[in-house]
Amino acid sequence: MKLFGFVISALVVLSVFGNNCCCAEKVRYDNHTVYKVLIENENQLTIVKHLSTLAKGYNLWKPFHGIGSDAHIMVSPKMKNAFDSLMELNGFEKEILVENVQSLIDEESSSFERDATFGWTSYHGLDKIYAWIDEIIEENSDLITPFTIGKSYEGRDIRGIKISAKEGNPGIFIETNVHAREWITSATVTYFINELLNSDRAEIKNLRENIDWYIIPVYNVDGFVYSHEKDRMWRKTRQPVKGSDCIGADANRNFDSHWMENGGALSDPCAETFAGPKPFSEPEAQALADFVTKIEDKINIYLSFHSYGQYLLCPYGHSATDFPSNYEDLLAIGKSAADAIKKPYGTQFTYGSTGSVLYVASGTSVDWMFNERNIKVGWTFEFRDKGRYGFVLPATHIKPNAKEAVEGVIALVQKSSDLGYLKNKRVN
Ligand code: 0X9
Ligand code: ZN
Repeated sequence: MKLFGFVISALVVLSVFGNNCCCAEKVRYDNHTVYKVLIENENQLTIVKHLSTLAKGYNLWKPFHGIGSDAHIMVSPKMKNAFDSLMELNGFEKEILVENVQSLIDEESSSFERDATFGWTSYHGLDKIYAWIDEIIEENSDLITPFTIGKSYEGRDIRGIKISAKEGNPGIFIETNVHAREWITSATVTYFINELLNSDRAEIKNLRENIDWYIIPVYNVDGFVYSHEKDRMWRKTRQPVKGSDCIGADANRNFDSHWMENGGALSDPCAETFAGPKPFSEPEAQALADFVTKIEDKINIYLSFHSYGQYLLCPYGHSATDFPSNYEDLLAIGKSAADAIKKPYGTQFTYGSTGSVLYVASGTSVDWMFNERNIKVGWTFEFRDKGRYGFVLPATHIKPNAKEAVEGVIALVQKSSDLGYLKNKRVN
């Protein structure tokens, strides 16, 4: 125990000299290594909990949900020796997922200019995505109505498009890139939008003609811009936190549904899953909640796109043991989607409630929509991969990932319709 205490203090002291720079230049991740660490007993659980709340020098890529689960932790080179000793002394089984995060980021940046027009062979920043949105609005003025849900903390418009071919359709809302570093999500949703607008496939034509789509391609706009310009690993919003040097909250912990319950979020402003000082403290979360409230009776399904891990997650997030009353239906929908996703390339997705399949996450958007806005089909997609590249998924995965997503959404909508979830919710 003494030794454990010593190692933890050493980690804290060392972390003060951690890697993150503050200034104009981009944060670099040279020789930052991502480890997969198995948690097999109470002692190991305590240690990983400590590590995950020590902000500097460690960054949790994939949190854990207790004994028997694993965590993916990015460790800075300065912390590596201490980390290795801690792992060894406490009998952890660990493996390296990414040897050098910076080399993945460099490869990704070198592919940036490959995509002169807006295609799906490289990732794009916010300006280019918004310019593309403007183009499709102009070319499809009969189908698309643009909307803005409000402004981000830094004053950017949070834009969306409604795609509607006729009056009276049921509605599906898609919110993408709430977590800034999950670039595959906006790349995938733009591909999906393009398919919706242009595909001649019967299944996709059916989606175009018989569903109203409300899509926000980049929800956490400030964080997304920051992840392009300053820190590729940024997750949260960009609003300063009173009394802390750490910035931003996890917008997907900031909704007023079981906020901060059951350890599904953290009160430490430096943590990646900081819930914010109070529910809806983040203007982005408040704006989305207000917008959906206005059109609640038009929305039958709510989808949130994330990465990574290859999961399909439905409510509840706030509990691992409590399940919604329509859980059987949700599982049937999840199975259809996972089966369909597997078809093109054999990629396996695990489906089930967030709390039971992944970890407890409270105050999420999907749960708020489900609990507070009567949207009874809600799914989080956690796209590719399982940790080989994690958030820095090479751009060559964009099209295959997006094709899988298209199949998944087609099947999800079909099954939801079969089970009666696409009926008109409007009373008048
Ligand atoms: O922790 C999260 O917010 C999501 N995972 S991620 O690695 N992309 O950060 C999962 C949230 C899923 N749960 C619900 N929306 N209920
Ligand atoms: Zn996410």
